[in-house]
Amino acid sequence: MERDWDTFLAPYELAVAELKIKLRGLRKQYRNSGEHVPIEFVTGRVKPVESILNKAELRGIALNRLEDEMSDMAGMRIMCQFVEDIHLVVDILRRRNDMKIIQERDYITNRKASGYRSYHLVIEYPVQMLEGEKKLLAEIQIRTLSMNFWATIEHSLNYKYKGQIPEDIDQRLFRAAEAAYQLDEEMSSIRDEIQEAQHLFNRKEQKKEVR
Ligand code: 0O2
Repeated sequence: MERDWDTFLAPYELAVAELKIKLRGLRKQYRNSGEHVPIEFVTGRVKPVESILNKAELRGIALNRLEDEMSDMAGMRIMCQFVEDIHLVVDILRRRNDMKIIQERDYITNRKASGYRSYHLVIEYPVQMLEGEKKLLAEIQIRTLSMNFWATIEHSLNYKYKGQIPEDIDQRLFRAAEAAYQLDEEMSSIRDEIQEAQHLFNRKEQKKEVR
């Protein structure tokens, strides 16, 4: 029987919408507190049906096992300025009681062979449906702006070359990943200076808003 994808993905749509509000709310609370804001921006998406089917085939996941075995049908991304912010955000999420972290993958310490870096959490998240509560899996990827820049470009190249990026481009990409990592390290080394400047700048902007 043909699967009704809209019905199947409805709880995932709801989870992504709720998580966007909650994680953006977290950023807003930091902004209002005057403390350093560890979150730059948040995005979220439900995996398109075509990508679900491709990944299922690639990983040998039976379609009746998707809910348990494909943890990123609901996917969130949190972008941070500094690597230190990533760890702060993970700590904040660990303490929340509206989600349960069931897996952590640290691709920052252990970068992937492609050069990919990011911190992944798989969470169990409850949504309220007409039939009652449904607990589903969602993935939260937390990365710096430079990790995101690299991953977005590599993702498009992978799409263009259908996963077979030519060797010379692949090598350049790998070097670019290392350069992105060095950029993060340099920024971290002058983090106090940057944060102080941003604090002064934000205060100036807030004064303008009041006037
Ligand atoms: P999309 O298009 O981003 O939605 P496994 O590898 O079997 O342990 P899985 O589910 O692949 O399990 O988990 P993993 O590798 O922790 O995370 C998968 C997601 O991380 C990917 O989703 C990407 O979003 C991102 N990712 C992982 N590796 C890379 C990489 O080398 N480059 C880029 N650009 N992103 C990566 P999908 O399913 O690929 O799709």
